[in-house]
Amino acid sequence: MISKNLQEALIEQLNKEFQSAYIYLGMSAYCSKEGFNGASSWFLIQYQEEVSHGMKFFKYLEDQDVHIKLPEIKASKVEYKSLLDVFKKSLAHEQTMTKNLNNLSDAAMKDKDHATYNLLQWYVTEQVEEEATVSEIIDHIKLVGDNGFGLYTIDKELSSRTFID
Ligand code: OFO
Repeated sequence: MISKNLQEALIEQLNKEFQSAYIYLGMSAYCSKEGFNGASSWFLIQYQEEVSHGMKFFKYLEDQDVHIKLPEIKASKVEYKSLLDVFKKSLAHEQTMTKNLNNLSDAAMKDKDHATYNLLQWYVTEQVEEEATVSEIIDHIKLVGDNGFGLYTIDKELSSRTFID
């Protein structure tokens, strides 16, 4: 049985995963508006991944007979300064998510809740990969600066991302 405090914190995290999806949908809309169709599709896949992260919590909480609540999802921003800005904001967001998931892991460990701790390790590992991928994209964008052909090439590369659940 998951402790009441941990149940609340997991529901909050479930909400944050869906909130993340919505943030990425906004980023996708921005990129599409600016003609970065590859980046737009990249963020759409990011959106799908976050929905699947949310669903993983949803399924787990149902399996553990937790009385589910679905808190509100806030409006999402659709304006950014540049392609670099949108990816920097994405990295900052993932770093916050990593902190949240680490805090949740600490709480599960403190409760000696092995099942929840085990589930959370999947997310913690996933975060390492997510942060590394976004950092690499940021490095590439910084390398090309304002060079149109460079940005076009990066955008083309971003279009090759496919969704893996
Ligand atoms: Fe990209 O964050 Fe979910 O967990």
